[in-house]
Amino acid sequence: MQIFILMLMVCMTVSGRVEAYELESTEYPLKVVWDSSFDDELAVSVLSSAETAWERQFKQLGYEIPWTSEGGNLPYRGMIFYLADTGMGAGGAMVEPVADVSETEICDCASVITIDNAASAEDPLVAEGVFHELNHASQYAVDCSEHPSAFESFTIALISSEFPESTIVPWVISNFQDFPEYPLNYWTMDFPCNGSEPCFPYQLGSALFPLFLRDKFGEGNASFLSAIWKRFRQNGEINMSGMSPECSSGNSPDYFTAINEFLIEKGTSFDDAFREFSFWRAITGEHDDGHHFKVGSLYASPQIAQSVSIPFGSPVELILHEYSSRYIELTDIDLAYGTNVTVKVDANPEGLWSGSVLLWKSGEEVIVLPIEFESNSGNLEFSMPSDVNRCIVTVSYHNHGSYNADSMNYSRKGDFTLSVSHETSNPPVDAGVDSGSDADASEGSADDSGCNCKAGSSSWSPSMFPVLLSAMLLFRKKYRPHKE
Ligand SMILES: [Ca+2]
Ligand SMILES: [Ca+2]
Repeated sequence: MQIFILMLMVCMTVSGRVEAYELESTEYPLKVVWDSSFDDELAVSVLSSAETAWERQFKQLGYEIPWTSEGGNLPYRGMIFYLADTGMGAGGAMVEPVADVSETEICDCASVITIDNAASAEDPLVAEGVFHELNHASQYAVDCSEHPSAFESFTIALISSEFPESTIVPWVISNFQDFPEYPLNYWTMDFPCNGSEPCFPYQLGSALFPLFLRDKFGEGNASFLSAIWKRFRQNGEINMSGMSPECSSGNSPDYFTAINEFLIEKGTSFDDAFREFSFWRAITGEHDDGHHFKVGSLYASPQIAQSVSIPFGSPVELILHEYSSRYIELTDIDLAYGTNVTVKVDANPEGLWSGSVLLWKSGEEVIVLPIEFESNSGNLEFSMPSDVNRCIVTVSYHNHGSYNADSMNYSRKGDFTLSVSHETSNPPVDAGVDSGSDADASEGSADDSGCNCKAGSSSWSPSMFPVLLSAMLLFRKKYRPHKE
């Protein structure tokens, strides 16, 4: 870590009372402001972390340099960090948009960052919090009005590679993977987590999607994330008078649309990518094969909705939201070795659906067999290899015909019936579904029969919470997601 020469300035009032301390970087336009000598060491730590983050994000990875502003003055490129009581405790950090940047034609905004002064200078969450919030400030310098899930998911995707020891990353991805039947862009303020439905970490854990994009289309490089974010921008002016920034021209493109435009240039599309993402996210944790996510073994596996045993006599009925997936594990598959297996999906409503059958063999890349859909009816026939040791069926509901991610309308759901059969002349008498149904997505994934999720993965860890609060204050009142 490069430590630059720091300059300490003490501002005095006429009466001689200390009003504020300021510490400025001589290398970058960074400043820390605080009001108690008790926080001197923390200020040095914050500035040092900020210099390191600046070097990495803006000089090496190509992120947009943020704007900041002080006392209503014109925004300038840089950042001001305040040390104060955020109400979150040690590790707490937040970024606040403070002004439109009128000299540019895009909907960008200036911001300031507050680091909770309850932290000690040595707390590793200080460096992570500074890096995290500075990335949000950079995002604001491109699009101050993007979907809230985009901010958090793209920042956590960056944090995952920059802070490989972070305890926050596996925790939030675990919550995302616990609820695959919820929309990719689902946003909730619920906290603490109750384990039966998504909670605040969910949208941070949806970082798994930008991580998929990074690894599939960006050769695993973090600079890919900054390049993608720049495509989210639109022209207009930011109105700061409401509870959160709004762009005069609306948020168009929203991040789903901008990612789709990028993928079309790559010869694919958002929906093709989502279909692939849906099976990538199952090839994780202990089931990682080393051929999909760059570090897939570090990510929790998705909740298994139901386990079904040979000969798959009873159909499975499940419900899920738009842009979500269900995972069904087929067990006792050795009974189907060498036979033809038929997978059928009858789904409602008509719309865009996709699915896959995944076959694991020891030490080999997972075999992915697409379930071909015609409207809402899917079908696949295949011969079960004799050395398969794990079989997962994925079914994804994309949308009912169209989707506006920015509307945050989570009310629409789909349902499907999955039937699996195979050729056999002597079906076992005790065959059939071996676990209870989890047929209502609105009730969450309470059925953990056959679940390969991490036990207790949704439990609240107090030490993780504060730094996660980064953007929630900004979006608390603007967004009122529809949900049933
Ligand atoms: Ca502007
Ligand atoms: Ca946008």
